[in-house]
Amino acid sequence: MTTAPERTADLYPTRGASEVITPRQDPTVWSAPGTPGPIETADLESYDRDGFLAIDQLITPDEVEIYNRELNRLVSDPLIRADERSIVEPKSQEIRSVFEVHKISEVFAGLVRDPRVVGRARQILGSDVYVHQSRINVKPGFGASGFYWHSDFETWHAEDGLPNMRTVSVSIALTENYETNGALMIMPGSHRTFLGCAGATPKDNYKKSLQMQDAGTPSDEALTRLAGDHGIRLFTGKPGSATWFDCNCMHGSGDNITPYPRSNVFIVFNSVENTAVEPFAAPIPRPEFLGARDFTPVR
Ligand code: 6CS
Ligand code: FE
Repeated sequence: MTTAPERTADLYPTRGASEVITPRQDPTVWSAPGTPGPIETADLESYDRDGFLAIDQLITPDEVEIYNRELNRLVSDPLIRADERSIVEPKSQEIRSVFEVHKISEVFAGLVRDPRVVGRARQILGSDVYVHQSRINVKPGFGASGFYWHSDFETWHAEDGLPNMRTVSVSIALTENYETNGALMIMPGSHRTFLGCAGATPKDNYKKSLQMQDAGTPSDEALTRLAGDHGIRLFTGKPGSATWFDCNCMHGSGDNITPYPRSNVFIVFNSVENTAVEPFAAPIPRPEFLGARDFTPVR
């Protein structure tokens, strides 16, 4: 494991004694206007404004079939279930997520390198990119639990040591995302406000936070204010649809009590100009399968 370089100034204080609001100090779209890439200018502008961009079909139904088959192969492999990179549902003990899928599976590694995927990440982040984290979220039916409101960047800054907001996630639907089966919700425009949460990071926090986040959870008052200012958008879509969203969007998703799994593959691209340093608000960095320390650009 490479040792993280010294920490830089902390632009986004969090996990202190009380909640603290800091306006965003980073661009959302880092490439210069007119930079060539797969995203149209108008779409890039709406990403800049809202903090997200929904795409009806990023990959084809035939391709979805390939990735779904791979997802099912992984979640039914006892070796994968026994791997620390697999997180199970607290109640059913079914697999909830498998992290570092781009390293475990050559099929998902191919998706990361796909120009429709990495090309969009480079265009948004204005540089070469590497994978900070990847996961498949299975979110099986009949009671899979959701993910409470949070900013990913708050965790990736506090616990993984990402200095600036130069990170983008893409969630690609591998099953239909209905209004009813725990689809992603984002507060449009919330990426422009950093909500520093109250409460220090417990040791080995990730062992709990990946099932039910505690440290880094906003207060009811802050969420009420943000929802009042920005509203809440629900992302439904067919298999193959995708949502690109900025690392600091306030987002979450509900439980899934329907019979229909809401499975997606989730890839986090970070700029090679924003590599992880020491955590800004945690005793030690999280394991590399959650926060990469290999900054090799995706080629
Ligand atoms: O802690 C993390 O890195 C993960 N947790 C959530 C709820 N979203 C982002 C990320 O996958
Ligand atoms: Fe998240």
